[in-house]
Amino acid sequence: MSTRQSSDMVKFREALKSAKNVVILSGAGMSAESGIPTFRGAGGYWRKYQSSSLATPEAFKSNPSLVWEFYHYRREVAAKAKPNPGHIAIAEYEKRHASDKNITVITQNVDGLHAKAGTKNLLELHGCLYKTRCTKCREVLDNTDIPICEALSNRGAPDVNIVGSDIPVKSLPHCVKPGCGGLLRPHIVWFGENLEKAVLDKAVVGTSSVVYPAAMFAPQAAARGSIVAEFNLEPTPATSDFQYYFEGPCGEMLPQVLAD
Ligand code: BJW
Ligand code: ZN
Repeated sequence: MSTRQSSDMVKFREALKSAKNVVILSGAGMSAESGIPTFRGAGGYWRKYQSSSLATPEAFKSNPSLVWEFYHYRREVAAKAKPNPGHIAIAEYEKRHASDKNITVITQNVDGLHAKAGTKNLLELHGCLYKTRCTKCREVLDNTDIPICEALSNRGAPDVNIVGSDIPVKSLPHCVKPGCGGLLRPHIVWFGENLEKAVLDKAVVGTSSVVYPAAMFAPQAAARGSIVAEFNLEPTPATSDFQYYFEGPCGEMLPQVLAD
């Protein structure tokens, strides 16, 4: 850890007060207190699969039924989840400073909880559980239907003893655009796929900083001289790059830091 690193909240709040441009980059830890499992903790499994082995274009190609069951389960869990005090502190901070700061929230999360909390200037870097993309015409549409198609009703249970998945491809969600009819997929950035470019400046909440390219945004901002604060339960590979590090649950830390 750098010798210049601080966890002085009063000092950080002063720096935040004078900041004109604030970027908040969040990861799975942001939603942990809302009951959404993180990726690299014990919760990163569904059935016997590590989430990262299903979040790939190859997995979808070889077994779209299994991948749709996984996402159906995740859509159900996230639909029931409520934003926690951390999400709410960010949304209220954005609202309070609408006229005196440029605030951008960049999230790696696909659960929609920042939007549910009321955050407006939001970039969902890895996509969203409630958007679909047609594999043929590429049209992206909002879709909050649960289940998203009849064949997925009562599917997706996370029980490790359930093996395989056998929904015929024709019964999975399909594009309704006249003349298309392509298979729909979740509008989510899977491993090996490209994501939108984003510029990052200020705060980092609840990400392990191991998944690229998001993992390099905050270290790059710090290297360019931006003040960067990290909020996490434990240090990450990027912690020593940052001027501030606050250890603790973000649902408790953010309401204090973003109080004014
Ligand atoms: C709390 C807390 C509380 C808990 N309060 N804190 C350069 C180097 C090496 C590899 C690569 C590289 N560039 C690209 C790669 C490959 C790959 C990658 O990064 N792999 C790494 C695993 C090494 N990246 C990609 O493939 C990306 N694409 C890309 O770069 O395209 C160009 C390319 C094309 C072709 C080939 C190669 C490159 C795309 C990555 C998209 C990742 N998408 C996922 C899946 C989404 C699907 C889904 O949700 O279903 O997004 S992966 C998964 O990880 C998910 C997350 O958004 C993302 C980040 O995870 P996050 O949010 O950091 O969560 P955790 O669980 O890791 O950490 C939680 C943290 O919270 C922990 O630190 C806890 O301590 C903390 N915490 N409770 C505060 N209450
Ligand atoms: Zn289509």
